[in-house]
Amino acid sequence: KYQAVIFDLDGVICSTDQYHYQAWKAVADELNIPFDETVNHRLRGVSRMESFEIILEKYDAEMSREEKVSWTEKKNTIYKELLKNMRTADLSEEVKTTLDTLRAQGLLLAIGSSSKNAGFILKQIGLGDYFDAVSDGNNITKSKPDPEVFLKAAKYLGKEPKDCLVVEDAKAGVQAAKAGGMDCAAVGEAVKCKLADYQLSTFSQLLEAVKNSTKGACTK
Ligand code: G16
Ligand code: MG
Repeated sequence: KYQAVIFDLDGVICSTDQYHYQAWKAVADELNIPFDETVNHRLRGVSRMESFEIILEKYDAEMSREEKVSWTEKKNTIYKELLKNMRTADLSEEVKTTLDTLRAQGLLLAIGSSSKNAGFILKQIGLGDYFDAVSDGNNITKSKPDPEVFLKAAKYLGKEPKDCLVVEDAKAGVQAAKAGGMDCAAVGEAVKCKLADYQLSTFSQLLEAVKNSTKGACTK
């Protein structure tokens, strides 16, 4: 039986994908770098600087470290402005009810996100004080697929990795969970990742995974 569930934020609890896309697109356009949804897809769960390095694969010239920092700061300024559009309505009923049910069952709930904006996003969607612990891009030195963010979340909760279930939408996140010795439930895109212990087609199927702990695809 699991004692805690650690949730990735972007793509699991809420969707910020469009905002990341718009902000990176503005930067890429200014640098004349081709950027589309396919490239954007590769940025899921990856840190800000690593995301920029992926975008720069199609940039012909050299760029100094200082310039890279400045462009990523610019992206973040645009992104943060867009995040102000997020509302409590951006948290789905299904996600909220599932979280409340897990909590009522006595499980501890945490966030394990690569984002440095996790705190702000949680506040925007009305979950500012909801989680028992938040481990995010501000307290890690290595980003997913390194397990650090999830190991810290487990530590903050006072739980062993083996007693935690991670919920992820990105391959890098599934790899991070497994590398940390945790079970992982995949949603969305990540269900294709064989490494995951559960494949969820809806968020609420998480209740089934937690209850039965029978690994594999969860079906209604
Ligand atoms: C999220 C997103 C990534 C983003 C990263 C860093 O991770 O999925 O696309 O690059 O955070 O975000 P920021 O620039 O806000 O620090 P996660 O782990 O919540 O899916
Ligand atoms: Mg994610």
